[in-house]
Amino acid sequence: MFPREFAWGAATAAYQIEGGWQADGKGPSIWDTFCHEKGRVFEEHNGDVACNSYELWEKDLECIQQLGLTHYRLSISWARLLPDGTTSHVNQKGVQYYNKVIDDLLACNVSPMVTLYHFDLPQALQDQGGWKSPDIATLFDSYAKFCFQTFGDRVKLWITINEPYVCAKFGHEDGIHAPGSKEPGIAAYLVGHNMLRAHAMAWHSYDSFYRTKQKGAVSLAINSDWLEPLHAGCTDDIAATERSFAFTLGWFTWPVFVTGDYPELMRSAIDAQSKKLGWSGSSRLPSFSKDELAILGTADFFALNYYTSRKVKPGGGCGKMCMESDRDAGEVLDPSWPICGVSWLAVVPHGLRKLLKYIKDTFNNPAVYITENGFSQVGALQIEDVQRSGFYKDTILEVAKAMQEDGVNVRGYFAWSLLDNFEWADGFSVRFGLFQVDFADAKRSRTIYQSGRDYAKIISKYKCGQSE
Ligand code: GBH
Repeated sequence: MFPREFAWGAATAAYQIEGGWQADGKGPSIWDTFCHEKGRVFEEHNGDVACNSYELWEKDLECIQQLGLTHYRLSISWARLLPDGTTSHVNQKGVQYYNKVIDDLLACNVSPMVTLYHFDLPQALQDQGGWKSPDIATLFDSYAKFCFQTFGDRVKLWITINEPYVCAKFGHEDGIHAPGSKEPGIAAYLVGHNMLRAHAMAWHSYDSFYRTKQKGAVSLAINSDWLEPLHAGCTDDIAATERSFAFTLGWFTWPVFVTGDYPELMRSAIDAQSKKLGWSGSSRLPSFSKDELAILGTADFFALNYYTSRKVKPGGGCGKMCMESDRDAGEVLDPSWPICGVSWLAVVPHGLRKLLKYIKDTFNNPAVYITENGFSQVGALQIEDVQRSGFYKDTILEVAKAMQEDGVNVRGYFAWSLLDNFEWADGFSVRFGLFQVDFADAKRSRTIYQSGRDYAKIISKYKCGQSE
């Protein structure tokens, strides 16, 4: 059912697992700052130690081997490598750490997929305006070039930015992620814009200076739910679904994969709302300047983070200026979809198949990596996590159907996550791991869940390109 070269992976992110927040010359990131402020994160949890992967990397490697993964997706902590965010000072201990991780993986026949940015901006750059400042694109590009130069001889799959949607909206509209700013209807569009510019610059750098020699591939990871109209035949619901897609998936994919610019539907909705509210400034959704490097075509594959699905109808605005009002689309759950751990995660494996087909049709049949997909547990933790096992089995079956029946070019699947870890605003209360981590134990001992065992079985069954 799966080709021999299919990537079977699991994913993590630096801030969620590493700890060592001040170790060996690492600079602070916006998540260090955010967590150390009162009232930001569930029970004031923070990632100071997390899974302590900075010290316990070899334990993670054992987990990776126990699962039989062919690929491991990790992220680099920008501030561990470049404490003030710039290449004027390189932290050699940070370089050593990631060199060891990459070398150990390759020695075990596991290919790394490396994300450059998974929510953790160096605080020093936040102090200069962060993602709202246009200068961030050049700074990101320098950091990216440093990583390509240093690790690109061995890393062949790169993700520049993970989920620009979440960074922009959660970090700058809702303020529930770092840096915690709330400027509804304005800042998120600017941040998203600078993230796209940063991504495109880094892709062009790779293309011009590294691709010929290193022969790797670069993309950005897009999070998207599968969306469908609340009532299948209802015109208003269909239009709301299209708007909702435009404001989430479309926001970051139209520029890169389709037109080089934002979805027309998104711009017209924002401009209409601005007019209605008597906004006198320029368009809240910036434009790409002609002098800049092209945004279109700056992805070598499609990287998708899929978790859940929604039904859509019009409405759901905030009554004033905000993204929700611009989008004018409310998202609801179908009562037949089970909710597992967290309230947002309705279990809809078949939504992934539909989304994959939509991606094939909309973006001209790109190579797709599912760079995240997972299921959380809350509260009392059972090693026998049968529900999660079922979730992975069902989801992987849907991926197989997408490939075989719909002809989607899926190249790999990464479970989120290798380990229970720091789940952002939910702290350690929400657990996505294939391995349980005992956060009360100084050794942060890792124990495989039943779902981990079952995922390992699936991998070993398909790894050799055999079908049953
Ligand atoms: C991923 O984002 C992240 O890349 C990863 O770091 C994280 O650990 C993982 O998800 C699990 O959450 O406003 O409370 O209804 C997934 C995309 C989009 C998931 C927004 C949560 C709504 C949360 N996210 N979504 S809520």
